[in-house]
Amino acid sequence: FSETPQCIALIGAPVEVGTSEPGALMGPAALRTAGLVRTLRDLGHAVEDRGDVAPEALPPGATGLPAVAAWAKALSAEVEAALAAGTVPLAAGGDHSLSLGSVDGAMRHCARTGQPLMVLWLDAHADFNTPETSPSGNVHGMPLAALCGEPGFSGLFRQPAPPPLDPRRVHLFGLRSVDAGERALVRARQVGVTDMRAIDEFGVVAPLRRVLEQAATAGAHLHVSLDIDFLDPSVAPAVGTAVPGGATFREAHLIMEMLHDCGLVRSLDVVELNPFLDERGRSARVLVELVASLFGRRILDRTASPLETLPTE
Ligand code: 6HN
Ligand code: MN
Ligand code: MN
Ligand code: MN
Repeated sequence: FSETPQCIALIGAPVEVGTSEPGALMGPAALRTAGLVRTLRDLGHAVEDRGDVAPEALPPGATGLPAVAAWAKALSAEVEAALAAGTVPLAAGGDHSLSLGSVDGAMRHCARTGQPLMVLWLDAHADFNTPETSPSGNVHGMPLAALCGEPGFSGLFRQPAPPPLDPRRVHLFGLRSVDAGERALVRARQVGVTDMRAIDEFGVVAPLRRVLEQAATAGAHLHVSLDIDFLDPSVAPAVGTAVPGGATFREAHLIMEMLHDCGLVRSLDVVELNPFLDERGRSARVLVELVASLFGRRILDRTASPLETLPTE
């Protein structure tokens, strides 16, 4: 994003049919309560809160893929419309299966504009299971496999479906928990990966710069999907699938600042916040802080891009 004000469309997606841990449906409400809209407006942006999406025909008690499909179709239409209107859609979840809808909406927009789509997936998990490889059967562990055209997901997307997402244009960042079946798929499909080992060795800056340079060179629409479990559970405890050894607040914050400065982010998901597991709203507030940094909040104005300058000795 540039320094100029953005039009942001907040789209609540209280989805929890993709997980077995109840509570994520309260995520959009918690993010609003933590001041998401006010914070973005204070930065000078125009924020339109479009309320929560509702799936059109969700049979009562529907679970698994059919239920996820209904949510995905509704959210996809909202995101596509927001992009067509020139706004930045911010999908607030809800479990990570909602990205089936938000990324599908971005894919449709990009298919129309001819812009390539790149996806930065900030997550402890790869979310690249198929119904066949999934150890849990939970759809929130599968959205990337479905978006990248793996088999086993028929009926999930609006028809006609756009061509699948190119897995080489997906980058997993913060990875530290991968199931055996998805491990093989991530490698075979050449998904981009910066795992926690790489972050321990190189920090977040060098690996992220590479991703952003790839996006800039391609002239890409960058979609960012922020799963709260990217953060260490000590920073953001409101998570159903906690994995130790995640990003610190400062690492996540720096990533958000770099994403702002690169000016390529066109759509965003904030997912997997489970307020039922939170400690006095702490995790929701951390997410609002991070979103604020992605939309341009900074400590002081900088005279040069941090991508170009290094501190001198
Ligand atoms: N998420 N890999 C595990 C599974 O059940 O497939 C966990 C997935 C977690 C998904 O955090 O978005
Ligand atoms: Mn556009
Ligand atoms: Mn996830
Ligand atoms: Mn995750």
